[in-house]
Amino acid sequence: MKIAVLGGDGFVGWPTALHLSDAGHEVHILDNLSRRWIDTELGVQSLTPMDSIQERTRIWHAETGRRIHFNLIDLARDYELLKNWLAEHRPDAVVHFAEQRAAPYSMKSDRHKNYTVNNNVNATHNLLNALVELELDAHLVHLGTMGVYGYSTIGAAIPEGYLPVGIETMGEETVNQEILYPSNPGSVYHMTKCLDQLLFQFYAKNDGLRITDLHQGIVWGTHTEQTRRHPQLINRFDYDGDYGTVLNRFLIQAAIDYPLTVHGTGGQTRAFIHIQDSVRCIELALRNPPARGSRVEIFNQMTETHRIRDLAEMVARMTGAKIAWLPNPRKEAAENELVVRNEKFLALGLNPVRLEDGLLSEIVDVAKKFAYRVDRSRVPAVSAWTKDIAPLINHDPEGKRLKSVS
Ligand code: USQ
Repeated sequence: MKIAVLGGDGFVGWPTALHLSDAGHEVHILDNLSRRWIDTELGVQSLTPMDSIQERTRIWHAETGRRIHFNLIDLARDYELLKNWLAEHRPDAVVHFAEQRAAPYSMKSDRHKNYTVNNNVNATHNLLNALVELELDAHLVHLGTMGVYGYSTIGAAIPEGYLPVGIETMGEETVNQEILYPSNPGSVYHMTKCLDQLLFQFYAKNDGLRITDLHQGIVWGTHTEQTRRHPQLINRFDYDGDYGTVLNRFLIQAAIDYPLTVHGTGGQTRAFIHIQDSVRCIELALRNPPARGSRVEIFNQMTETHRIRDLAEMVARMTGAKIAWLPNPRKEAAENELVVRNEKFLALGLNPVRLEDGLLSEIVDVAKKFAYRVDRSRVPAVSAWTKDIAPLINHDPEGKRLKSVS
């Protein structure tokens, strides 16, 4: 297949581009390199040293003989460029990662909220609009999030996208139908993914676009089979309070002897997936497109659920790290249960990578190797969800004024 990977320079985009290229597909990355600009804005860098995208693709070619093409295009702002590129190349499939993906970044200020909404919603809409205009029947695979559902405590498992409901009619009969699971976003970033869902519903219904939306959990890990092949193919690895995700952060914190930053009681339960499974799922989704005219296909792209404090305790046991119980910068339920259905990927043959010591210590080893690149002052999460939470957050990077350290 000829596949366009939009956002192919990012944390999941890059290993996906490599994975698909390795599987024999013709891969074209479209990216505006915004993640690199945001690093500059925030004054942080990936824990792992990352080469330019051109250098990365050159190394991939030298290693494998396969070419990954790179195009500098801003989907949200350069509609004509995007449309011309699609018209010229007419890919069989488009994988869409090209969105600002960090919840804390999206909540930093009014400017960051505007940026996230403008960037994400325009990027998605420009893409859909161009596919229709060009009558291009490419299968669109979008990286959505588990966060569109909220993190339910209602006691029932979260279905894969659609909720069966019985509605009592005026004639007192019950009509059964499936509706999109009610959205319950917890940040401006997550809200943009809910808006994406509505755009997909409309364009699938109105124009028959073939769309798969992957509701992905929190990705952990750093290497995939392909990024391991050469030091310069290494994936980016975020540790800072905005872009670092929770389990990877705990492992890096353990590696640099920093207390593990648990928000609140750590009673939040979340869905997780290893990065290797993430790229496998994307390939499975690409191989199983919905038929033209059918509704948006939705998969829950997650393999396990865990409570944050259990993860912190596990990492502490494994490494001897201390745990810091911090005031929560986010507005979220202090404790929640989370049960998620994910049979669809399992039925397609996914054999999940489980959270087990081997892989966890490999990540600690990567973090130790590059520990000299960590700016400890960028470790705490300082982006507050509301103005009244802001004064409660302790900015001290070394834990001296932390609420308690056990
Ligand atoms: N948390 C801590 N300590 C930390 C960092 C986070 O306790 O140092 C807590 C947060 O308060 C939250 C949970 O861990 O309760 C998850 O936070 P996260 O930063 O790992 O994940 P999140 O903000 O939800 O976003 C990440 C990705 C996003 C993706 C989402 C999937 O950045 O792109 O969509 O995970 S999901 O969470 O399933 O919605």
